[in-house]
Amino acid sequence: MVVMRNMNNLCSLIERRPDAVAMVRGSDAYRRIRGRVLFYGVEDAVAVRVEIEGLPRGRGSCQNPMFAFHIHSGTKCEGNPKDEFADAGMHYNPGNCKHPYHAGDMPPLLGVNGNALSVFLTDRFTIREIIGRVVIIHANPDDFMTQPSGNSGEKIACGVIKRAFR
Ligand SMILES: [Cu+2]
Ligand SMILES: [Zn+2]
Repeated sequence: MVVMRNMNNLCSLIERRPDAVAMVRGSDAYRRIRGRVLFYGVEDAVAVRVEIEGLPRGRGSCQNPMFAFHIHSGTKCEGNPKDEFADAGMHYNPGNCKHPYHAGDMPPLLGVNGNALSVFLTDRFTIREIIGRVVIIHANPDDFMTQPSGNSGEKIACGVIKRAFR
């Protein structure tokens, strides 16, 4: 891991304006989903801050929802009647790695009464590389094993990553 002089200030760094933003919206079947994913360049890494609401809720104590979360290599949140976000394409994978070592593989989101909040650090990609690509939230957890995409199920929400000018 890179040495991060500002690690102690990570929480304050993600309070500044982000370098890139994806506004996320749900598919027709998941219209209530909305939120944003904020990307901050932090020395040799990227801090990611995810704020989503309107996610499907679990039905019991052993069904607390978890949603696979990736950057896909496509550039549009469009698709077809069978897969509304089919144009998102495959996981962003410039290094030709296996899942879950794709550059676009990120920690899944935990659903809490339809909300999800996540903050994490990654050095799998740079801000520049992901501009114009898309973030995808899936209906199922990521099993971190099945190829090529972790058996993550339906794409329920999508957002195009855009540069945020500071
Ligand atoms: Cu995905
Ligand atoms: Zn992957």
